[in-house]
Amino acid sequence: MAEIMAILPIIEAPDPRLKTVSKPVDTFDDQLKILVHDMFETMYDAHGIGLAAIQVGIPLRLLVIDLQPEDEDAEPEPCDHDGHHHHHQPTKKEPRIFVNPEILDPSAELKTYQEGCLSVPDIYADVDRPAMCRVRWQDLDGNVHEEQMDGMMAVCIQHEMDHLNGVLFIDHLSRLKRSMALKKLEKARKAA
Ligand code: GNR
Ligand code: NI
Repeated sequence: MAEIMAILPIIEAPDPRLKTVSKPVDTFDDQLKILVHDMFETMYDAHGIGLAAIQVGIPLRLLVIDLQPEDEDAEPEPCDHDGHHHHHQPTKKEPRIFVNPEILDPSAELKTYQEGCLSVPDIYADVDRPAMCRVRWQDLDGNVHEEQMDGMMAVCIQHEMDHLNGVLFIDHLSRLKRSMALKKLEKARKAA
């Protein structure tokens, strides 16, 4: 069977669809697998590290993450910064799929990270979130998993979980900073 790729259009703020509270996935069928495949194609094409289904207009509690988004087919870049000629290993893909994810016992300790979002292009701002959390989710067969997340994974999954609840990272900013971000976005759109 030929592999059919679909890069889907990514919805951008202030599109009201991004405020949707997405519905649980209750059917673990081939259509779900195709959607997940298309979400990965879309995320890699956009050079993102995560993508929630609502960002491509599908209001389901489903998200994908790959913290190593470099193309594994990419040619290793030669470099000779220390006089020797060697090659960087191309980064391996680490695709992860989270169906109906839930966040359990977020840490009291917070961590600040400068976030961006494919639905809020070219805007970056510091957001405070719990540094660690447990996540429970289902895979494409409906099996339940649970894992403790920290570091970039904790940042990313909480950012993506927000999308499932209709929340963008700019909603964590002060009203002034949020309106500045939205104005900048509007201006960039007019210029394009
Ligand atoms: O690609 C993305 N990078 C990113 C950087 C810091 C914090 C969160 C993210 S997620 C973002 C992709 C995206 O918009 N997912 O919803
Ligand atoms: Ni996002």
